[in-house]
Amino acid sequence: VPPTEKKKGSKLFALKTDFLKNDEDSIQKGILDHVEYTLARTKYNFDSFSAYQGSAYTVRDRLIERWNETQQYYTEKDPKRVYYLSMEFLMGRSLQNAIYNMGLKDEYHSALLELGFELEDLYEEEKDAALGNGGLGRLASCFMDSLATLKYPAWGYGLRYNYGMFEQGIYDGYQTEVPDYWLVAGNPWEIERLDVQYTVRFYGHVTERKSSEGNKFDWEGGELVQAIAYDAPIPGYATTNTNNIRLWSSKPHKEFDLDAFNGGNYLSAVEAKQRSENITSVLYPNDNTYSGKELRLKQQYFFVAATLCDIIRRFKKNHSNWADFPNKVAIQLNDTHPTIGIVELFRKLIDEEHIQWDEAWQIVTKTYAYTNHTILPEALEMWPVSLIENLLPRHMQLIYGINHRFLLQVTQKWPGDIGKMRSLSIIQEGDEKKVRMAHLAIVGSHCVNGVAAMHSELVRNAVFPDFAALWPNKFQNKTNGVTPRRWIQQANPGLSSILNKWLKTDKWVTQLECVKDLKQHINNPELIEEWKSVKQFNKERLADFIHKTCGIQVNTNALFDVHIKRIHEYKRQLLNILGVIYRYLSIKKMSPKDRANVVSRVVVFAGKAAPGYVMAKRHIKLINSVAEVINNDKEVDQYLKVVFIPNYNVSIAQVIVPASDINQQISTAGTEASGTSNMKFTMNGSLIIGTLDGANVEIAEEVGQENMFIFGLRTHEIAGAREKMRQKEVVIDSRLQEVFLNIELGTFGPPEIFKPILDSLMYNDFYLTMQDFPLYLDAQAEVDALWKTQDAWIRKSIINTSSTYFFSSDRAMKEYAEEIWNIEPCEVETSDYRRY
Ligand code: GFP
Ligand code: GFP
Repeated sequence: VPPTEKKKGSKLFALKTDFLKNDEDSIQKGILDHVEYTLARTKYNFDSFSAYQGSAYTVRDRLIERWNETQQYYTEKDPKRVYYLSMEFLMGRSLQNAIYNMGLKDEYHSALLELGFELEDLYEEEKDAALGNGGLGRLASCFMDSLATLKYPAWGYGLRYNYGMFEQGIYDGYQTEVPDYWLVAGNPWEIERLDVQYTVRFYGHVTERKSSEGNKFDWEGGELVQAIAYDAPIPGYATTNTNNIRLWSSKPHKEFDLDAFNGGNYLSAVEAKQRSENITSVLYPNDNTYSGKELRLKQQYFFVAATLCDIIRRFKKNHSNWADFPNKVAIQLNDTHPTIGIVELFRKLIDEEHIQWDEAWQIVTKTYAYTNHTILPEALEMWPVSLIENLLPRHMQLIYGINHRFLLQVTQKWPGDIGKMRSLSIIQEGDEKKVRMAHLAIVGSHCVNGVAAMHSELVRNAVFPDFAALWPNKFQNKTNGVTPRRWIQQANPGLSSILNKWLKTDKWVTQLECVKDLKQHINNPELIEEWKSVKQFNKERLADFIHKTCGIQVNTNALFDVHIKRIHEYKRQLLNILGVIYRYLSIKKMSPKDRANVVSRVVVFAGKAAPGYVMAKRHIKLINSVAEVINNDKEVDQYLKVVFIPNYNVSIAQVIVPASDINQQISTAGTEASGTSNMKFTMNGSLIIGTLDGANVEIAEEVGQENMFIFGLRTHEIAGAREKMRQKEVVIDSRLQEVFLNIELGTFGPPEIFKPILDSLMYNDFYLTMQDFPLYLDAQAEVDALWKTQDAWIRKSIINTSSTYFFSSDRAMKEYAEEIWNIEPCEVETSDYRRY
C-alpha cells in the first residue's frame, strides 16, 4: 500500500517566514499553549513533568518546521542519500540535545525561569529512549547527529520497539530485569505517520509462471502485516538541516481473516492479528551473541521490507531508470542484522521490476555496504535454511542462486579447491544447513568495513582472509567516533566553558580539531586551576547522583576509577574487581603509617548483562558482594569505596563520564572491535587504563602512551598465551592466589556462589585474566604514583582532551561519505530571521 502521493506543485517554501519565533515570549506562550491544549492541563497550575512535556512539544514544533523544510529541499535538489539501517538506536534523552543544537538554550532557560522552572531540572523529567543494547546502538545515534550537523542527506531506519532495553535492578547483589515499557511516559519526540504504511508478507509459497521473457515467480499467500512509520527528527548543530530516523511499528493488516471469521472463529482471528503486533514488541537484549529465534528473523525482515518500500518510493518520485539507483541511494548495514535486505532489494528488482539477474545484482552490490562490529564467533548470525525457507520462501531460492554464481567466481580463482568453496560458501553445510549472514553481507556489498584500525585488520586477515584475497579492494577501515555535542558540550558544561575561553571560540563544537590549540596553555597555572575545579564540580555532581541512587557517600577528593559498559567476560570487569579485592586486602594489612600514603579511590561500575548470560550475571554479584564488604569496613572507609550504579543508560553515562579520573578499557587484546566510551572519556580528560585493543591503539597514537596507562598482552601474543593456559603452564601470581583464597574462605559471602567464576579461570581462562593480572596491578600502581603529583596528572588530562579530534563522529561520517557512500552535503538555504 503506497502512501498517498502528495499533489504535484504543493511547494511549501513560501511558508518560511511564518516559522515560529524564537524569542522568550513566543517560547513561553508556546509552552503554555501546549500545557493547555495538548496536555489539557490548566496553564495556571502544572508540575515539572508537564513543564517538560510542554517544552518538548514547543521544541518539536520548531523541529518539524526545519525538518519539513529540509525534506522538501532534498526532494527538490534530489541529491544522493544515504540510508543507515540499524536494528538499534540508543538515543537517550532528546530535550537538551535539541535545544542545544537549535541554539536556543538561553531563550528556553529564561522563558522557563519566569514560569518557575529550571531548564536543567526539566531535562531530568525525560525518560531515556533505550532502543539499543550498547555500543552499536549508541554509535548509530552519534552518527545521526553528525550526519545532520554535516548537512548530509541521510536517513536512519530502524524498529520502534514497545519494550526497549530492560531496566536493571540490583537485589541482594544480583541483577534483576524489568521490562522497559518506555512509551508509557509518552514520547513527544516521535511523529506517528499514518500516511506512511506498507504491507509486509511472511510465509506463503512461490509459484512459477511461464512467460515470454522467461519464467516468473510470484510469492503469494501467507500472513500480511502492516508497517507504520514513526519519525524522530534529528537536528543538526547550528543548521536548519534536520534529518530523520524512521522507525517501523507492526500493526495488524486491515484485510480481515475471512475464513476464520466465517468459521465462527472470531476470537482466534483477533489473536492472529495480535500476533502481528508482537513483531516490534521487544528489543532483543543480547550482547554479542546471536539468538536463533524466529521472531528475531521476522523483525529483521519486517524492518528491511518496509524500509526498502520507502526508499524505492522516494527514488521513483524523480527517477524511472533503475541504473540510476546506486547513484541516488547508498544503504549502510549496521552489522549483519539487516542483511536480508540485500536479498529483498534483489527480489524486488527481479520479481517486481523485471530486471535481468546480472543487472539487478550489479544494482544491489553497488548500493549496499556492510559494517562489521565484532569478530567473536558466537556473534556471527547464521539462520537455518529450513527457517528461511518457511518464513521467506522466495528469498531462500534467491540466496541459492546468488550463492551458485558466487561459487563460480570462487572456482575461477581457486580451480578445484573444494575446501575454499566450502569455507566461503554462503550456505554452511552440516546436519543443519545454515545461511551465513556475514558471507551474504560481504558478497552483496561493494564495501566491508571494521570499526577501528586493528579490528579492520583482523576482519581482513583473520576472519575473512579468503574474501579479502578474492576482493582486496572491498575491505576498508572506518574508525568509530562519538559526537562532541552530546559528550562534551551537553555532558560537561564546565569543560565547554574552558574550551570556549582558552580557544577563544566555540568552533570546536563542530570542528574538534580546534582543541589541539589547548596544548599551548598546558603550563598555564590558571588553566590548571580551572581544569581542577571543573573536574571537582563534575565529581560532586556524580557523588550526589551516587548518594541518591545507591545511598553511598563517596569522597570527592578520591580518584574516581570508572568501568562502565555491558558486562561481558571479554570486557573483563572480573579483572577489575579482582584488582579491587587485592587493593582492599593490601590496605587491611598496612600499618597506619603506610596507610597515609594510600591513594583514596572510588571504583565505579555500571552496565547490564544479557538476561541469559549466567556468568556475566555472576560477575555482577561478585562486584556487589565485594562492594558490600568494603563499603561497610570502617577501617578502609577513607581509602576505598566500590559502587555499582544500577540501570546504566545514556543519561547516566553523561553524568559519569565527565567525573572520571581514569577509565578502564581492559578487554583481552583482539576482542573489543573498537569501543566508543574510551573516546568519550578521552574527550573529557579522563586517563585510560587499558590494553592495546580496539580503538585504544589509535587513541594511544594520538594522545601518546605516556599519557595513558597501557598494559597487558598484545594481540599477537594471545594465541601463545592461550596455548600456555591450555598446557597448564601458567604460574598464578601470588597476589592473585591471595585474592582467590579470600573468595574461597568466604570473605565476600558464601564461596559456592563464586566457585563457577574461579573454576572458569582455573580450567579455561579464555580471556586470559590470570596472565594479565600482574601487569594490570603494575599499571594501577603507576596510576597511584602519578595521582600524587596532581599538576602532572592535570597536564596529562589536558593532553587527552586536546588530542581527541580524530574520535569525533564528524570525522567518521566524512570518511564514510567520501570513501564508501559517495554523497555530498546538501545545505538547506536559510531564511533571514531565524537564528541560523
Ligand atoms: C516527503 C516530503 C516531506 C514530508 C514527507 C512525509 O518526503 O516534506 O514531510 O514526504 O510525508 F518531501 P519523502 O519521504 O517523500 O522524501
Ligand atoms: C560493538 C563492539 C564495540 C564497538 C561498537 C560500535 O559494541 O567494540 O565499539 O560495536 O562499533 F563490540 P557493543 O554493541 O557490543 O557494545
